[in-house]
Amino acid sequence: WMPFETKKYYTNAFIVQEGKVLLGYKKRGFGRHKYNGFGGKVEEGETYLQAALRELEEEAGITAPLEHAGSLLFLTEGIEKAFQIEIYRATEYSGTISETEEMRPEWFSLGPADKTDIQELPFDKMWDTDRHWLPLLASGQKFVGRADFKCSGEVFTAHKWWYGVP
Ligand code: 6OG
Repeated sequence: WMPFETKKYYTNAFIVQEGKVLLGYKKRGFGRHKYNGFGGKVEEGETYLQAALRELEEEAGITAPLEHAGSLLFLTEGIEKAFQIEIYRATEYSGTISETEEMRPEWFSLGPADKTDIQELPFDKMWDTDRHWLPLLASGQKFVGRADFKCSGEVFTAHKWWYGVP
């Protein structure tokens, strides 16, 4: 158990289509040089969904009928701020996927890599916790998860748990 005083609210959105998932390579800011869904901070007066749609448009140039897919809570030892991230997904989108100053969008294969020209998921360049819930996201199974991070030097380790919810 770790106490936290305040929460910060974030969104993350993924397009899942034809056995592929759209990820963005983050070029700057928090989590740079990692692949992630498209998302960011929920601003004052916005709902989670509004924030998720805004960030998807800002970072990938598209809009999509996003549906809520899961909820994550991250705590870090010594930091009194908890991160709550609401995850969204869609199986279609409109607009033209475009690279932005912040993100470079790329499709990755969710299935066996043999049948496509698309790369497999870049787990070595993603947040370490993503591998636990991405299969749930891909299959459309809703999920919740929590990770308690310990930070020593540059290395984050985590106790984590996740499960699908009906
Ligand atoms: P900006 O700073 O760009 O928003 N984020 C995480 N995503 C994953 N998968 N795992 C984490 O921790 C994360 N911590 C933060 C939320 C930051 C973006 O990074 C996401 C936002 O989409 C293990 O505004």
